[in-house]
Amino acid sequence: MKKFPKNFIFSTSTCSYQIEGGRLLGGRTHSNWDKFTIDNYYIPPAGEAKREIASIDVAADYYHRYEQDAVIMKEIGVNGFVYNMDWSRIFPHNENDVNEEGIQFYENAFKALVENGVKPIPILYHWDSPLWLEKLGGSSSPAFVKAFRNLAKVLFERLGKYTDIWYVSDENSSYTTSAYLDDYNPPQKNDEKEFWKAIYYLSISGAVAKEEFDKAKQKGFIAKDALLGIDHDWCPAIPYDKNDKDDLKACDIFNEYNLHLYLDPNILGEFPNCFWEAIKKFKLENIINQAELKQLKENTLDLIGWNYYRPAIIASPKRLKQDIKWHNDPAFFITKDAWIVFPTTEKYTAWKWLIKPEYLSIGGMDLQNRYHKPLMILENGLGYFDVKNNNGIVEDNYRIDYLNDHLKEVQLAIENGVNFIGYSLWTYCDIFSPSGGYRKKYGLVGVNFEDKTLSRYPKASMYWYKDVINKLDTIDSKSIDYQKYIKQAQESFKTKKSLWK
Ligand code: BGP
Repeated sequence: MKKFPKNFIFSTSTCSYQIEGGRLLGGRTHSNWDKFTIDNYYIPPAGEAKREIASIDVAADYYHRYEQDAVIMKEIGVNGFVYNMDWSRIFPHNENDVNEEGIQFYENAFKALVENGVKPIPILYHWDSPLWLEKLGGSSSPAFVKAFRNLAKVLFERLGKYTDIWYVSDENSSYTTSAYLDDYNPPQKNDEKEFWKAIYYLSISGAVAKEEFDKAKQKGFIAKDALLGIDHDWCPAIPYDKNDKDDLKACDIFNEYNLHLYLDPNILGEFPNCFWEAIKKFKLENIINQAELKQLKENTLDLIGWNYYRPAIIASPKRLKQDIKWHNDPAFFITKDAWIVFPTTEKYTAWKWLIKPEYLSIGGMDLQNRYHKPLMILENGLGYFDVKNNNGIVEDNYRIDYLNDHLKEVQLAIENGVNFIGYSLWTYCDIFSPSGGYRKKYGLVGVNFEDKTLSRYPKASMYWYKDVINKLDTIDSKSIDYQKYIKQAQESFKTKKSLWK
């Protein structure tokens, strides 16, 4: 396969509430995830793939270690770092008064990245609203749009000089389904009306951010050719039986809700039918503002970030009545006209996530054919119970296989004409996971949470990524030299003490 282009972005991704810590420092006030992790604190028995809800007060302490982490990123050789800034640190009390100490922290963090050859790739919103905004109605209210405009304006003007790639939000889909349609994540609304309102105001917020982005360009705060995108976690639909017309129909229904609903508004400038059907069903016509729909149409975004972890095998409801043994219980996404099923014949992670790398290249082509926009993988990674070897590093060959197989699909997609500009894996170092706390590890770099030192240590996968970046090429799956990467990690851990404190 052809090598990656020289200007390809090799990056890692993370998010402030999961890595930053310093939650009570620097003039910051509490947010939804602070309240949620305090109110719902729960540590399951060790070793169980269960949901751990632990404190994020310190997390991986990026707040104090951002310079060390930037140097480790240079050691890996990445040229990008996807990061979401914390709203409550920038606007701790209301939508107008900026916390200078907060914005200065991000200036310092971005400076350290750039000094180490890493381009910061900011995401404006990643599931975490300040409590003062939640009291005003949060993401399912017009107050969100108004406050989001100020957040975007300040961040573009203060941090615009460090980068030319931005995203307005991360996974409005997982966020709204887990936090508004359900009570799994904060603000735990569990209310279908609030769910559809959140989709409306989050989409309008994306258009408002684009207006501020263009203004910031005119004022010279951001480069003229800079891009503003939206990050979405579409799961390409695979029919349970590709010859069955009901399963095929269910795939179309699934894609309407899991793809069109979350990308059409900010990329094509209009909501799909399923949105208007819901507005009618829940009598929400009163929230629709024609001027805002015009704003949406006139302020579409430039780029699609795609969080690819897995496709979805889709079946029509009739399958639920059939005597079929599944790996996990079937699940639905918003509508019960299409069901996500888990055949026992497929491969799954320890956390029951389907593993099918080949649908990354197939889905990439579908995204390009529908939206005709540049694409970037913004998350892809394997959550696992990592254990250190006797030399203090992790031999995560399983993660090397997973990442190498998925990155190979990006390479194949580019070969087939898909405009992928970059790949950002989840995640740089071990952090708090919304579904697994600190026991579900994704990082290339380990963090000593257990002894509370939070010191960093390498994993073999970190040196695999370094090798791929140097070669601008993935490794032939049949000849991956795991021992080489393990030795490099151990050698680095032994000799580069300043890196691994
Ligand atoms: C995505 C989120 C990330 C991250 C990731 C892994 O949905 O954008 O924030 O958490 O999933 O999920 P988890 O840690 O729950 O396995």
